[in-house]
Amino acid sequence: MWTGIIQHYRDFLPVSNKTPIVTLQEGNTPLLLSKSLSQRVGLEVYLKYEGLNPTGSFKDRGMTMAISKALEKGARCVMCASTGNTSASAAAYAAASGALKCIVLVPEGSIALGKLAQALIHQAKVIAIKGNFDDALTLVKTITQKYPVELVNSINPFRIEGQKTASFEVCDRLGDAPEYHAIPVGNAGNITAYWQGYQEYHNSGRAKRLPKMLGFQASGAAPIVRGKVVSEPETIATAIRIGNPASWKKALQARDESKGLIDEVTDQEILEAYKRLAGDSGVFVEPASAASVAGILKLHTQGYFQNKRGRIVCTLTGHGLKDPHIAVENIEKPVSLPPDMDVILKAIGF
Ligand code: AN7
Repeated sequence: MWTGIIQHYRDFLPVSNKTPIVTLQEGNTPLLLSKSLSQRVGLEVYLKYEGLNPTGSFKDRGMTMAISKALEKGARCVMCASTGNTSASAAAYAAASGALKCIVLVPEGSIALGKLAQALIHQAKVIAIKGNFDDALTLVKTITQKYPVELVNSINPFRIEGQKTASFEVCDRLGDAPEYHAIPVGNAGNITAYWQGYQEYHNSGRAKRLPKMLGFQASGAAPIVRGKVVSEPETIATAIRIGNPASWKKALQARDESKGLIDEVTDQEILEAYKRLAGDSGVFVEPASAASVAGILKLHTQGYFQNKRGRIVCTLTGHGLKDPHIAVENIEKPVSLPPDMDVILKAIGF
């Protein structure tokens, strides 16, 4: 039986018998071979569907660790800044702990409704600030230094420890690491975590290979690609609307040590990949998640994979139902007709 990432990978995690484990049985997510993407790119393309975690995103892997360690330490309250998914996950795991309060700061007007609903229904104290994610994170860092509140953003090292288990699952399923790993980049915690996970598995002898890490930012929020802070980040992919990533240096390290790259994809490329994933692969993700697929399609067009062999894993970070607005706005609206058999048959084309 699957009982969550801490139980399954505890030999690789900083936990002891004294750590009270707070889990919603996160992890063990599908790794899907996409026929249509494999055909298009010419290598085997796998989708690591992290939207199937308990709160609908990869954040749950990090949050089971961060919340368990906060509880072990005797904390009473946790806090984060968030573009949405971190707050949903923190709120749910704090609720599951039965002991921790949760406070979240979100940028007003630019988090997906599903994520806001999650944070609220799990009883977090939600404060919307008239600013962006970077402003929120700056506030949270200062507050958590001064007051008895545990920070659960990805600068909390336990978050990275939990999130690295996604790499372990990929290696366990494929029998080795893939040649390439594509991933969306926002605050850059996840690319850091995956690279750490792949290295640890490699060092322990459980994987022979190390993948090239391919990170993708949205063009309007691409500080790492540009090499400078973006003060007013803008993208349809609100989850990665971040102008000053906390793990910037570690993302560069992952890129350079793996001989990979960090590139940008436009909102249009993101939306095309988003629709393609749902339409051709049966996988509904939120826009930010489609950045990994948009990225490999861009690299394919540029000839990056030409004469290359092997496997590409794309992390799909969050579920499409988080942000149904974007889907409804980007597809043809359904026709509205009277309940008349002839009219309906004609509309179907029978
Ligand atoms: C769906 O929730 O930063 O590069 O505050 O929700 O590790 O930040 C979310 C990030 C990609 C980027 N895809 O991951 C937050 C937050 C989705 C996300 C990212 C996020 P990082």
